[in-house]
Amino acid sequence: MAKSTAWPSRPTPHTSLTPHPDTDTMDQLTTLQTEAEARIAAADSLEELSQQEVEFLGRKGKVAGLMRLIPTLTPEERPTFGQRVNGVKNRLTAALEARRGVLQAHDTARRLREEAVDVTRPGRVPAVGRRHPLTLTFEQVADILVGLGFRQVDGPEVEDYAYNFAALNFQEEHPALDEQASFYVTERLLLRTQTTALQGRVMPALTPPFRIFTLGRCFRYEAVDETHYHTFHQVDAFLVDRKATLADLKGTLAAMARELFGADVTVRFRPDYFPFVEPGVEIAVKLPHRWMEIGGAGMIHPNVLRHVGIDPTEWSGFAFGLGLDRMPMVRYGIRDIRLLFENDLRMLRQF
Ligand code: FA5
Repeated sequence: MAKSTAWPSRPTPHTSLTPHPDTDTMDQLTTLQTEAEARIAAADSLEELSQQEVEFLGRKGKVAGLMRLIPTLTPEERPTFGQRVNGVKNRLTAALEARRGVLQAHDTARRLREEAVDVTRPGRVPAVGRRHPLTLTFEQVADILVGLGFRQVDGPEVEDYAYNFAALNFQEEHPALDEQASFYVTERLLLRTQTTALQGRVMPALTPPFRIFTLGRCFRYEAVDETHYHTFHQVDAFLVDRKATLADLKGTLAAMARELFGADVTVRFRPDYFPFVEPGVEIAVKLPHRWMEIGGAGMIHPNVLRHVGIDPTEWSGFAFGLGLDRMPMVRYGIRDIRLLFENDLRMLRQF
């Protein structure tokens, strides 16, 4: 008779079973059942329950261990014992299932509690960015010019002296060059000082009549103050047609100014000198206490047209270049140009 020490035997004598297998073995079975039922009932997680399932009912589990005792019993004892073991096995299986049901219900209830969404709580407002006042200005200016029939073309920020100055009728040693003090990258290349540089780049490939504009960053090596920065933005537009006149230029600029600054804006044109226009004007808009210069303009100089292969006796054109940074300054009363470039959110959030 095998004596197993794995199970503490309890003094619960069996009386009802005939024929009667070895009391010790039957004791082990009873002990196993009692212990297993208690532990299953006490399991408080599905994980623990799975471990118990393996421990008691698994292929190498304790019930299977008792089954292996069958060969040690007498042939008469075997059927009774076998039935008892099967009975225990069925009871434990049922107990496991019942406990699993309870724990699953707990689990579901807990998840429902934890993952509950209170739809009555106020929502979180996502932080939405805003467009920079300069971006807004670029878009508006581009919209106006497209509406007036101009086509947008981009040019490089690192520009050739030939386009930034020479093609625009600047004479070497002329004081006009000093006015656009430049950042040179090499002997020939510089950071463009004016978007007007695009004229010489694109006009040779164009057949008049045409209307072009460009918009972008410019750079000048000059003292920074409230209205001047080393980096700023310009829009340049130019038109070449059979009979373009200064009146067309003024009409175009006045229309733009009304769109940008309101119908009652006062625009001032005063004679000015730029080597690439003749005559040339300076454009200013009236602010409450002063005038603010926003750009220059004029009729394209015959030398510029000739340089790109356009006959100035047959064609004429106008051109204007406006500083874009000063526009939001005028519109929103921003007193210092540097505020536009500091990216201080307290400033930018106001737009
Ligand atoms: C020019 O740059 C000419 N290319 C404009 C032009 C185009 C004239 C076509 C005729 C025909 P000016 O140097 O004045 O001109 O500059 C034009 C505008 O750019 C100025 O009125 C100003 O609004 C802006 N600007 C110039 N320098 C700066 C700077 N350092 N900081 C901010 N804005 C500037």
